[in-house]
Amino acid sequence: MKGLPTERYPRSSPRLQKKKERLFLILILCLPLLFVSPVSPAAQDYGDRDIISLSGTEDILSKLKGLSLDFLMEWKGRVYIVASPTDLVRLQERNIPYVLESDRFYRRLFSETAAQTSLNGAFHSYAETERELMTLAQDHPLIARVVDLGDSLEGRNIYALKISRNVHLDENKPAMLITGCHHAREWISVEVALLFCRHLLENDALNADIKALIDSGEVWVVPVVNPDGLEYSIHSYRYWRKNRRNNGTASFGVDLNRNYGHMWGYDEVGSSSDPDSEVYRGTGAFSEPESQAIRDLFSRRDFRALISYHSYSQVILYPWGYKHDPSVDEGLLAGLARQMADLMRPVNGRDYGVERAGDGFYLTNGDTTDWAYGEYGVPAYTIELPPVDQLYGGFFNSEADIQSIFAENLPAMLFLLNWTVSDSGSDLPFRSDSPKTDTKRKPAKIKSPRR
Ligand code: 0X9
Ligand code: ZN
Repeated sequence: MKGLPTERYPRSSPRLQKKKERLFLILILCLPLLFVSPVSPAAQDYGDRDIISLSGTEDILSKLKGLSLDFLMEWKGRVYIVASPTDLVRLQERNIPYVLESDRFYRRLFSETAAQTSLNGAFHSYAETERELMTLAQDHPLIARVVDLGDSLEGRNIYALKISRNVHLDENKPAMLITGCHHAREWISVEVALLFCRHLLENDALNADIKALIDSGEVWVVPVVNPDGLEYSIHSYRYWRKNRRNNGTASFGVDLNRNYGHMWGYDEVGSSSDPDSEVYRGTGAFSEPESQAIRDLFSRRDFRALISYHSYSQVILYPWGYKHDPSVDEGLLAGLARQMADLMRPVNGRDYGVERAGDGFYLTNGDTTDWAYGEYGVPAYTIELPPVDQLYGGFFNSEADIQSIFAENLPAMLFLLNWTVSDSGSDLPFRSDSPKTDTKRKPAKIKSPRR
């Protein structure tokens, strides 16, 4: 399969199929609205059509000759086409990259879900994230410290905020990691991570439970794992997903959530060896500085839990992702996830699904959570933030929803942090059942710091 630029799910996934069916339904409803202008071919049946865009370069345009496509418009160097399923197959056969735009059109028609007033509105850019982290550390110098984990490909800093009592001492307390923005277009993941920092810091003096967590544990938050991608998504192309690696084949980007070193490249279903694919895994495990930064941080501290924030789907996912089978820690991983979902539901009434990633969702290999669980034996969760699907805005969260999405995630993060610093977090055995790691199985985690 050749990965399409906006694909979130492998084509074989039943979930993708369902989403595509829904999208078609939306299109059926929306297309008449798109073609109400006097110049539009109003009488045509667009029920099975997608709107796609192609780069308007000579090279691409010359490849389109003889395809008799239905051109919709040209805008900002891209050519927009109303494509039939047959057109899509022909484009794929000719290796012509295209972007599925239908949901963007949908969003414009029902734009009350996305209220951004500027390019990134209330969502943080790289520079705004940097400023926010510096401000938080300045305002709470004894319990917050900005740590530069290394440079992105384009030379931006990959920042972590460490939150802990005596933050400048290397006490190596039990730690939890929160990451955001592995995927550039998933802006809401940055906000949840940043608001968590603010919440902990501002409540240290007000709330005895939070104070106790800051006393006994370390929280590490990396709000933007993929700063180059985030900036590209803000300034060039909102749908950008990967980092900005120049793959040398006129294609850019490695999917950072396929670049981690546990079962990396296990098969062509859960990731792709094709640099054009949206799930391109890179040339080797940890080939990218952004995933290296997380790997190196993890190796230096006593991490006992991880939440990697993504969007969208409103679901909590746990390993394994690279295969359908459960891990030997299925009970623990699922149990903690269910408790998190139970704590989240009452906040706004939103139900987060709980699924084993490779079973209910779809297969991935080289993702962050398989790696953290597979190599370190710690509970590791991907939380796909709202909305539940494209009907409610997909990657385009409303600014007005930022606070409520954070608020419902807060109890889950606090719960896992409590678990991290508690006895249960300290004696989690390393029980990965993966063939690769069986040979280097580590002893059960102990209460004293490991490093
Ligand atoms: O595909 C991903 O990397 C994540 N979804 S997203 O839409 N945010 O790109 C999900 C990763 C979770 N792992 C598995 N589904 N196996
Ligand atoms: Zn993602």
